[in-house]
Amino acid sequence: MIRRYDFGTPFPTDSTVLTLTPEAAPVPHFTTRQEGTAVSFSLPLSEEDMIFGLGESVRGINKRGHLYRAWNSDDFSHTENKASLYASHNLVLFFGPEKCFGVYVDDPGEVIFDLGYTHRREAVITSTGGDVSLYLIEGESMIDLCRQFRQLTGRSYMPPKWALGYIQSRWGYATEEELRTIVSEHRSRHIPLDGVSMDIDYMQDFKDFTWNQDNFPDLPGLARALREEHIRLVPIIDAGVKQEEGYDICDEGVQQDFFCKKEDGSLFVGAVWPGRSYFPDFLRPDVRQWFGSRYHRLMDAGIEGFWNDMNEPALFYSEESLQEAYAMADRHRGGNLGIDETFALKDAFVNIANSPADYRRFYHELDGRRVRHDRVHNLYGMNMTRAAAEGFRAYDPDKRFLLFSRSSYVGAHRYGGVWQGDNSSWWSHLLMNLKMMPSLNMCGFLYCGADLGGFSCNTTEDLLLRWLQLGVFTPLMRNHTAQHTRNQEIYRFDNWEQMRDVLTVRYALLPYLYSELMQAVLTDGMLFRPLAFDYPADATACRTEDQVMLGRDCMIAPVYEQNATGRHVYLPEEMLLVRFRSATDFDLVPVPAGHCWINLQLNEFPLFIRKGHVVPLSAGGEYVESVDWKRFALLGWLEDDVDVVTDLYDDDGQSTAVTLKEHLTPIRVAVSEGRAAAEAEGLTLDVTPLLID
Ligand code: MIG
Repeated sequence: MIRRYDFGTPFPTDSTVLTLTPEAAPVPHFTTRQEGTAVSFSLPLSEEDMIFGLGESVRGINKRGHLYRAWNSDDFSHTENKASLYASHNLVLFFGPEKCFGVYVDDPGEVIFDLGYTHRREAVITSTGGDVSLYLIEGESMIDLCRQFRQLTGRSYMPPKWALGYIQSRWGYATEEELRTIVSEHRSRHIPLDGVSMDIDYMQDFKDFTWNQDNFPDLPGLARALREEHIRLVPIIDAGVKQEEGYDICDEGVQQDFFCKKEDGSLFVGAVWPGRSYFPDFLRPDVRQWFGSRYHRLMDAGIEGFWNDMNEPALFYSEESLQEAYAMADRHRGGNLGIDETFALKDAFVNIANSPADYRRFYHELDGRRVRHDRVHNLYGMNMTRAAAEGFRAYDPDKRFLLFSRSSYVGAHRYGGVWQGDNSSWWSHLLMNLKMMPSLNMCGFLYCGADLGGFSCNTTEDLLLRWLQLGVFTPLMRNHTAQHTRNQEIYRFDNWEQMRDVLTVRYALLPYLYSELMQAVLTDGMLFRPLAFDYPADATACRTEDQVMLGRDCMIAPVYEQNATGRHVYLPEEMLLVRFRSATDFDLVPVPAGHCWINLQLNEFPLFIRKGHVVPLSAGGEYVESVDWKRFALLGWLEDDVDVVTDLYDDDGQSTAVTLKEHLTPIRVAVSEGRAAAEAEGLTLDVTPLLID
């Protein structure tokens, strides 16, 4: 059951699809306090209580013990002390001996989640502005709460099938020739590949919806040629629009009054990659309609997927903050700086980016009402994503397009996926990638993943290999890295064959992964879950954070430590270990419940399948369209004389109007006297790998 409580004048965020009538306070379970404009909700915690949710954020799956701040931030240093990343997913779930409820804090301004940080035995959630709709979700389990939350906020985005293929990316790819080389280097080595993303350097002077004519003299021709090789190009679009007379997007926005303005009515100017830029007021439907329709230019050139960046929005500086910094420098020029002045001078420049003052300098317009940006800051990225998604729908309502965004808010999960932003080539960030997956899923973001290999810093061949072994299971599987870092394409490394072999497993599992993803979408479920959600009565499972449940049948436990040749795994029940080296080279080991050590050489990674479940493994392929979706070997460990039924979902991979019912094929495995026989309409199934006891 979900109940809504309103405080102040909540801003209509469109994050929910159900409209609930607000109830009269008090909010059950919580103590509500008003202090100035702020309103806070506090709750006592018992020693055993755990806290889940908050989607994209640092630290553990259990969020207890840290302070988080909903404030979408372009921060490329995802260290443990950070309170905010690029997104605000204000869902918090409380789980303990006497707790099974959650709150969704619908306030697009700053919200502080003190989850046992100030006092270990207390959670305090504070809306700084005090205009908030609080949704209290009660139910019988964590999975139930997440399902109700999805019903409140809407069905998750459905990617096209090809978007589950491997995508190669790098900040710096700048020419047609370079992209063609990347493709041919993969193809000639039989490294699977479905897409290459194009970062800001494909544009003309970083101008949205343009491409550099010297480097891409015939983009439609290139897109067509690559498409014949089953490769899609995935260009980036940034939020800021270059201020330049004669640039049509800028001119249109200025003429039609589509950009954010300052208090005095003049246009707000902030700098991003193109230099001084304007910021479309994405909160307005007419602006979304306009900006969304501009994607059509690239779609006309054959593009079927995009990533939206810099939409927190990131600001390198504003006209005003730059003047203030110069003024301070002028004041200190020639002086003998004391320590305070020295640091103030340094900070004036270092802290110039994304400054709180700048986020107070501009306004949005809604139904003739002006809203200062900082009050609705966290909605900006979501509405850029929405603009794109609505533009896609206008272009072809029957077709799915790939879209993922850096910044988001609850509700954005209906329009696209997310990637986890600028991580680093650190082992700890491989683990963070894993931990963020279930949290993002709780909040509706099913199509997601991190920059495999790491964005900042130089990767190493063992880190990339281990990270790909995790990426096998994340819907968005993209290798991406920053400008000036070491080359990170698979074929650059001595162990490229091992990496290729890892990708063969992804492609062999594609029908299963796609089926589980789509079933999660269509049933308001989750692809990734903490063990605590599936085994709430198992205290050890509840505290396990470096393994996660995948789909209905599996658990994953990647290696995330340098030079490790194995890892500890906790099994809440008996499972079949599939120790993969490639799609055709793996061991099957039945493992009892409890603690165990699993040997995993550098080129080996595990998939655990729950006893009594089956997972179909295809022959794979070098691109999604080449995968045979009709012929499978079945993996599983089954009990004798117990039949098993599972469902495989499949569709054409691109239609938007799909239902579960018409696309599920039941797979029946009959087991008796130590032998299995399987049948499913239209599928050819090989039962030889099944273990039976
Ligand atoms: O300020 O477009 O997160 O993936 O490569 C950096 C360049 C801007 C940030 C994105 C990253 C991308 C980069 N962008």
